[in-house]
Amino acid sequence: MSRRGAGSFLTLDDLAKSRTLGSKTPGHPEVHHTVGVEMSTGPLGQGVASAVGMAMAARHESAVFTPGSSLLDHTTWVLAGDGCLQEGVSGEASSLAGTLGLDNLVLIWDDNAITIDSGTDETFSEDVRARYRAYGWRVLEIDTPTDLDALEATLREAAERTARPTLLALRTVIGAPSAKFGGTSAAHSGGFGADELALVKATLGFAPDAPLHDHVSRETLEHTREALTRGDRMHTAWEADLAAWGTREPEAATRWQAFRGGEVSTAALDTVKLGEPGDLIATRKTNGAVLRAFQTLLSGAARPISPAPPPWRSTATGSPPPTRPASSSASEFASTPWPRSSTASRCRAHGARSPRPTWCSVTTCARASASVP
Ligand SMILES: Cc1ncc(C[n+]2csc(CCOP(=O)(O)OP(=O)(O)O)c2C)c(N)n1
Ligand SMILES: [Mg+2]
Repeated sequence: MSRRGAGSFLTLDDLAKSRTLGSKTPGHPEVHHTVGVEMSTGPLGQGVASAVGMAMAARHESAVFTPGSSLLDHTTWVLAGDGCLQEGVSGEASSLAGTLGLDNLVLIWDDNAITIDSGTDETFSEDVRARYRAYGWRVLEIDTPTDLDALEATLREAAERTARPTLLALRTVIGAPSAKFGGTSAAHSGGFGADELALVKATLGFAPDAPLHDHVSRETLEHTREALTRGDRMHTAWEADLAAWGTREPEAATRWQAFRGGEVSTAALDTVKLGEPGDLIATRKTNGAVLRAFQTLLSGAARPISPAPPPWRSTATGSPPPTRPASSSASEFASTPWPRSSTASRCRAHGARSPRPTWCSVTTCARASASVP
């Protein structure tokens, strides 16, 4: 786990090499290439889908290893453009996030009404806010991103847990304050050219030929370095909490370490029964048996998270058809944070009523319970 975020390992010189071959700041960040980058990006929309997966994983991890505690709890923040929200994959994942009530997920949408080829009026005129509300998300707005106090206040509001994921629509102007490129698709990539760059620098109060280093004031530098120090302090405090948890709950902590380290026992796979040649079995069902084994294997749970599926047998042999597992116990449910039914309106683990099928971890359950009038 990297101690600091991606940006803190990069220098101004790395920034100056942005979008050049071999640099640490390629146009599409690559995992294992730049320290702190945890996934490769490039295909529009995949980042949103990956972020939903990260938020689900965080919720799962928290529910399985530290139920009722905020030790492993954290918020996943996503920066997405119009192009990301145009893609079907982001819509599908966002729909799931709404269904699961992932309130540990904040998607900041760079609502600049421009894509690489044109204004969004030509290609993307839908009401994104209404769509996300329909998914079950909360929608927040920032109309003036240059108002830093308002920006901070809204970001803090976005981080509040409300039983829903949050879409934060941030109205921006691409390429500002360039008179030539600002607000146009030409600002998407390719650079402004030396003449326009000099004009932009002058507009921002710098000498037209000022090198990049001169653009960062001492005050900005100190403020940024203080953020690093603050982050280190917070991380050290968290590590102390983690160590205290390890002393209190050594079994769970050891299991968590193995889970984080990718150490998994493949024993569950040996129990998968796929039937015999000639059996009449739908691949949907055999695939289901394999996936269930993987679910146990990858969940980090202390024991199988659902009763072993009955051996799949051909109904032609007279054996009964496969049945659903019996309803789960509370602890099993906490280890299996997937809604069991699309119509569920009650947390089966704790009986809390919920306005929609709830992401069933112990932590959200408490929130769902609190939200019931
Ligand atoms: C799936 C996919 N299709 C097409 C592209 C090519 N592409 C790169 S950026 C972009 C438009 C991005 O627009 P937006 O997200 O609004 O970014 P902005 O121009 O506002 O910075 C396109 C179509 C891509 N990266 N991925
Ligand atoms: Mg855009």
